[in-house]
Amino acid sequence: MPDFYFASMSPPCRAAHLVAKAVGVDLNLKPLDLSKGEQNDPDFVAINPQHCVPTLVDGDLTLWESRAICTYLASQYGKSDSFYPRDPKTRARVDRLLYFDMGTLYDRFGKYAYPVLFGGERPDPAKLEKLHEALGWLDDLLAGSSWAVGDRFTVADCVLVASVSSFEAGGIDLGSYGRITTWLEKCKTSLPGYEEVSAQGLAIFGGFAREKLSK
Ligand SMILES: N[C@@H](CCC(=O)N[C@@H](CS)C(=O)NCC(=O)O)C(=O)O
Repeated sequence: MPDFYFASMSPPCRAAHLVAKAVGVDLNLKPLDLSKGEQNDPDFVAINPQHCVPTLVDGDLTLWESRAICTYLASQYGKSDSFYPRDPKTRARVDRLLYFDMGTLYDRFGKYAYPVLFGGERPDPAKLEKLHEALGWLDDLLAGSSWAVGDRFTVADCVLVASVSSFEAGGIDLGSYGRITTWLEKCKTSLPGYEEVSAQGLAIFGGFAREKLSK
């Protein structure tokens, strides 16, 4: 059973955990408390010198970067190729969303929220606007299919919902994105293990982020 080092509050950890639930692979859960700096313990740094979560250890493979973990779990343990489709064009559409999430959507959220949450700055409306621009693109990308790519859920849904649910928990107004809100509700009710994986971390994140970001 793969070891999975994680923190429930972390969106990339929830994304990888959701993929594990979707493909039905059991993980040996190893929670780290980032607020106590447990990621810097020498034993963990020996496993992942970059000291970040999620980190997966599966036999002789030690892997970090959540989206790589997601596609690995889907490829290695998926009973069909539906979670990470082999068809090159369908896979390209899934990959586009994984890169979009990392390089644009979550990146813009991080640039907006992290200086406020961890640096004591006031929320910057220009950075919020950039996040809303990315949300508008996601809303457009969701046109014409019931899941992020096509009519079955893929690793892209697990990755995107980990981000978007964190935005929601942090009080970002999603009300003007009809497709995103419909898709988000579907993820919440249909993705295997969604509540188990997400509820605690989102509650903790929302508890401290919502108020700070609303000022
Ligand atoms: N791009 C990475 C980001 C990983 C990351 O920054 N994780 C944070 C938690 S969300 C972390 O481990 N922070 C503690 C540290 O870097 O020391 C991924 O998607 O896995």
